[in-house]
Amino acid sequence: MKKVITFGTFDVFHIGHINILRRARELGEYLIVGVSSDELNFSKKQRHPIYSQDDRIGIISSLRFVDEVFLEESLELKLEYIRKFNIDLLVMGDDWAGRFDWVKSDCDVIYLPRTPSISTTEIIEIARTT
Ligand code: C2G
Repeated sequence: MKKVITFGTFDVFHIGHINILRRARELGEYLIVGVSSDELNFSKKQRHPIYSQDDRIGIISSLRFVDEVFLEESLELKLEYIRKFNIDLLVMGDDWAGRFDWVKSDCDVIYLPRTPSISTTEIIEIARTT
């Protein structure tokens, strides 16, 4: 069975998140998603997610093309997660292109094109100013 992994914050869940998760699942037979912890998100983006990590995990877990979900506590632990879950393929959006090539020792890596014209940051901005 081909196992795929992907990672993300998935805050203020939107169609871009759906698209990457669906395409990731189509590249294999079992999809595991690492949802970034609140703390990890703060260290990456200097702001707290709008949705708590428990709610973000709840949303991702309820998708029919997601088979398993866990909490991603550090960007540097990718290889440990990949080994632990016996992963064949890492899928990320192309905003991360090249950034995780160092796990190619243990699995394949694919960067998929992002869905244009939508992002959590933009949604927050629109909500704030309208
Ligand atoms: N994404 C997308 N199209 C968009 C917006 C997001 O394809 N319009 C993808 C991103 O490329 C990413 C995934 O959706 O692969 C999750 O996006 P974020 O929640 O922004 O994830 P991020 O905070 O970048 O966390 O270890 C890696 C990090 O945890 C990734």
